[in-house]
Amino acid sequence: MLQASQPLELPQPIEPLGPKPFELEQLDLERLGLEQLVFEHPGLNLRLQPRWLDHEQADALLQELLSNVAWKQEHIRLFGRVHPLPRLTCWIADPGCAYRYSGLQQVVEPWTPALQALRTEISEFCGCAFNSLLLNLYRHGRDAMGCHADDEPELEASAAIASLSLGSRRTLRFKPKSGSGLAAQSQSFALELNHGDLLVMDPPTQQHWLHGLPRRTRIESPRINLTFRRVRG
Ligand SMILES: O=C(O)CCC(=O)C(=O)O
Repeated sequence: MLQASQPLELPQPIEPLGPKPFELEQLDLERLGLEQLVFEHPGLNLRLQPRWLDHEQADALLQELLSNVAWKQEHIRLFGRVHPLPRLTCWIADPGCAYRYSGLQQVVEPWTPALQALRTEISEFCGCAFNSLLLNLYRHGRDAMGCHADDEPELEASAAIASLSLGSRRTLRFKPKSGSGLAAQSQSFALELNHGDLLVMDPPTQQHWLHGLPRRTRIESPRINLTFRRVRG
């Protein structure tokens, strides 16, 4: 696994969302001797650790999770009609960590040994004792997640959210919340998330910014995203 090195404070970390989103590959991190990117902007605090898992580790974890997680099809009620969420999910948490997500009370599964080990490593890496995990399975590019902030009252606002990506490369979009006072001065931007990348969203990001995963209709292969969270005890 990569070790955190000298964080890079990019002078212009935010790229406007234009026809071509910000792509990490444009920066040759290895040639620059960098292992972590830090994005700071008013109300936004992100750390991106490319290839936190190497290719082999990420492949093995992807296969394990595709086969062994109790994936569920959740539904959401919108304007009186029930719709399936465009992804499968699984919620894992310590006992007593109840959490509503997208207006849904989650059925909680226990930690598997592999996910417990991963939680320990990611908690150490982030300096945050995560007690819950939401897994999302995007079966193909038609699966997606709308723009939202992980700012529910059950979540500790002072804790980071750590997001590990596995499988097909997808775009994560960020935009300032409209009532945040940042909308006028901050532009939307996007990050490309690759197999094995770890994105840490530190406070106060969820208070001021929304994020979402748009559809990519040409993608046929799956992506799994794991978001480690800290629910109030
Ligand atoms: O799939 C992703 O990268 C985003 C997941 C997400 O936003 C969430 O679980 O709240």
